[in-house]
This record gives sequence, C-alpha cells and structure tokens, in this order.
Amino acid sequence: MRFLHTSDWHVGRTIRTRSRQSEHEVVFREILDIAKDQQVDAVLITGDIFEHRIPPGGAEKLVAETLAELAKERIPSIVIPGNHDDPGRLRVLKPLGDMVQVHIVSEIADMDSLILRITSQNGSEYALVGCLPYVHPHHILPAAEGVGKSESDRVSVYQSMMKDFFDAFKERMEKTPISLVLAHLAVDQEYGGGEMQSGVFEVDGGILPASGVHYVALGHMHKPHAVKGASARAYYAGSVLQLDFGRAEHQKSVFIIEAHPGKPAVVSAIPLSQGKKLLRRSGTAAEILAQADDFRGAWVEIVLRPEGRTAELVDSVRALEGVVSIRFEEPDVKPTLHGPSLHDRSATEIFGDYYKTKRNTDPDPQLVALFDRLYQEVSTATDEPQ
Ligand SMILES: [Mn+2]
Repeated sequence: MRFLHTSDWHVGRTIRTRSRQSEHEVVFREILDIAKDQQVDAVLITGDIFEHRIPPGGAEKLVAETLAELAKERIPSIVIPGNHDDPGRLRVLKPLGDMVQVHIVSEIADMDSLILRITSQNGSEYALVGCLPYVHPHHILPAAEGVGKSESDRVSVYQSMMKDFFDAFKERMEKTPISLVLAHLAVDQEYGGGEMQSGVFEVDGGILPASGVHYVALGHMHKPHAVKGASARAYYAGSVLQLDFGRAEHQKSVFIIEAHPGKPAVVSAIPLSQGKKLLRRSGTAAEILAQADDFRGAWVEIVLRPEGRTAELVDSVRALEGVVSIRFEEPDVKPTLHGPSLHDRSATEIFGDYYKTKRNTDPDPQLVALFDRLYQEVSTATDEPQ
C-alpha cells in the first residue's frame, strides 16, 4: 500500500501580520496533485493543522475544502491534532468526516478508537493505523504523579505513558501485514528544526516502536527528516511552508511510503515547490537595493548596516516587494574601559554620549535642555497621588 505523509500545516499563520493563506492554497493544490499522481491509499496528517486554537474562518474553510478534495478523489485521510490545535474543534467535524473517510482522531478514549483500518484502493489489502493525538502533558499526567515532582520527573512520567501507547499499538498490530503509527511529539535529538519554545515535553526516540510497524509518521518538528537512531522507520514530514527566518534553508517536502507485508517500508521524499521562500539578507541600504530582483516572490528580513544609511534609503528598502522586516545594525561602539563609569557622570552627559554614538553628532542644545527638564521632572516626581 502507498501512503502520503504531510504535517504541520499551520493554516492561519501570518508573517509580520501578512496573510499566508494564498501560499497554503497553492501548496495544498500541489499536495493534492501528488496524492493523485502517486495513487496513494491514504493521506496521513500528523497535527498542527492550524496555527491557532481558534483559527480565523478562512483557515477552517481552506482545511475543510482540502480534506473534501481528498474525499472527492476517494482518498481517505487521517488527521490527528498537534499542540497548536484545539482537539474539541476538530472533534466537531468527526461525524461528517467519518461519512467520507476523513478520519479525525482527536482524543484518547480507549485503544480501539485509536486504531483505524484502512483498505487499499483496489480492495485487496488493508493496513492498521495507530493514531496518538497530541495531548497536553497537563491533561494526561495524573495529578497525583505531579505532586512534589520536578519537571524532569514529570517528563519521564509522560515519556513512559507515551511508551505504553506505542507498546500497546505494537502488541495489537504486529501480526497485521501492514501497520503504521501516527503521533505528534518532540523526539529529543541533536537538531530540532522546530518549536523549541512550545513547552512540548521531549521524549527519547528509543520509546518509538523498534519493530513490528512499517512506518512511524511524526509531526511537530518543521524540518522534514528521518529520526536518527530510531530502529523503525520514523519520519517528521515537516511543515509545508517555510515558517521561520532562522530555518529558511529547509527544503519542504511530503513523504511517500510504500509498505508491503514482510518487507521494510520504502520511503521517498517529494519536494514541494509552492510557497514563498524566507530570506534573510544583511548589508548596507545600497547593497540591499541592488538585490531587489531576488526578493520577488519571497518574504525577506533585512539586517541593515549603518554605513550610508539615510531616512530616504531606509524608506526605499522598506518599500521593496517582499520585505517584511528591517532590523538595524548599530555602529561598533568601542567600550570605554578607561573612561569614567556611569556613576561619575551626570544623566545629561550620558545622554549626550548616547546621542553621539547613535547620530555621530552632538545633540542640539535645545534638545539637551528638554532632556534636562524631563529628567528633573521624573527624578523628583513622587508617587503620592496628586
Ligand atoms: Mn508545528
């Protein structure tokens, strides 16, 4: 059987307040075309469907339309929530989804409800798919386990619970000719490529099923990659759009899994070409303006060097197509190791020095007088109500 694995859609994501909806539209079109061309038996979507727990209306519409397109092609899809999603919101769609093979596994009720049976398009084979929806550690850790425990103790309790799920999947599925597992979690490894700030507990890759399943489909990390050291084939599909400037180099892709009884799965990446690139460029205003052609069809973060910087040139850089952010690099200020310390100088002197490092000139006497007056006001003010 053949499967397509995609993840971390993050529909509703913006970049510096600008919508990315049109990029999601074209990348979903691309993924739908791949699913059809590859004649897959099911599409696996491993969480972070939406950017926000309460997505904007347009985001929900696009996701519903995309899943409906798969249903029209009679390609089943399997959806689990990620840490960004509201499982309750996904659950609302479940009764409708069940009618058209859009399988939404949003919560953990019992083991049976977490294992789906998917029949191949030609009806000759079937696979069991174990789905572990993301559950916030605070919702799953028994209260008694948390009392008096440190964060690392709590992580290890969480990890052993996750391991119990994987072991239970393996036990129920290993005699099945074709079996897969879906999960949204952070597997600890040297490079994350994802969401280190998300408060998601990291688990050891060793808890993933070592054998007995063909493929472990993972969501959470935004870089598409195989989990190192995992003995079963375990992959993060990564995000479908470039989401973070620092990680702009990732080639986005989906994975195609070819699974046959008694053989290891064959996994291949199909690159995604849609969606804008994220570029970060550093230089003087003149250097940046000369690169304007490269920025078309991209989102660009500029780090502007101070040489030759004028208000007009900054405005021209800001007006370039694709530029969404400008950060200003400051001139090198030599630390004055032998100069007087801050305590030995008046506030007015410190202000004068600061102004000079910023503007390369002494402040206007009127400005100094204004600073003096304001400084006097705040430094002699009291907190007494007037
Ligand atoms: Mn994500």
